[in-house]
Amino acid sequence: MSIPYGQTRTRVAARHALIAPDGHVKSVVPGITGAATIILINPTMGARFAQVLVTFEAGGSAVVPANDVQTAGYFETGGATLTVGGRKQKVTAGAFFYAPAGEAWSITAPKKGTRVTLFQKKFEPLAGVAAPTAIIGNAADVPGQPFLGDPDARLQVLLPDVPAFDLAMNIFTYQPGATLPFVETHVMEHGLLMLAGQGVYRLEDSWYPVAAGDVIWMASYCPQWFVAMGKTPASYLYYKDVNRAAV
Ligand code: UGY
Ligand code: MN
Repeated sequence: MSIPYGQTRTRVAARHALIAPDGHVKSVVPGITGAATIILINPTMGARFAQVLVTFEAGGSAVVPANDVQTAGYFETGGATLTVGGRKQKVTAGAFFYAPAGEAWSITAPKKGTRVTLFQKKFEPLAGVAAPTAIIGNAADVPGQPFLGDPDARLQVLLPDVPAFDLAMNIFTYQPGATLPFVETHVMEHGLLMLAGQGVYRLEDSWYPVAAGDVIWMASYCPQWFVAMGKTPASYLYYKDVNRAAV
């Protein structure tokens, strides 16, 4: 569907943002070549993390040296060779990975059009708890659990739910008509990518029709609610900061 000249669904507010694909502009990011790289969310917006969409050309690569940033990544489409934590593996759509701070990682030999979402955040160590180690997995192997007892709203928790991790990466899938059970208001931030379907997202006091490809930033304490609409299930990938002290 073409967007009328001079218009967009994108809205950037103080405590939330909806970024529609029609407004994407590429950035050059060190280490990523042969790809369209879109920095969708980052600290300039007020966030404490970054969400980056990388769409690879054939022959592209992401070769990221070790630094104090950890990365959680999700392959939405395509496939590539992924090297993380000394493991080198061919991966396809649905694959995810976690690269701890202090470890280099790379994506090489991508199929043309491979889309990868990266969530990046400086790691906050927890005294007395060993830092997390590298992970490669596939969402197809992670069962979806009913969310607060609702079998029509299922949550796949991709990374281990243990105190060592200061971030989570989950996939939420709703049958048409299913909702978040209440309007959530919480200290955790979210970065979100609509993977499939459509629905309406409430962010603070605004309601937005959203569909696959849309990205949302929810700041700490942004009231949030979702209803899946349309005839097919809606699903989204999202980031959350977790497991650290209140002050
Ligand atoms: O994990 C969450 O906070 C999740 N229920 N939030 C959301 O989907 N907006
Ligand atoms: Mn939430």
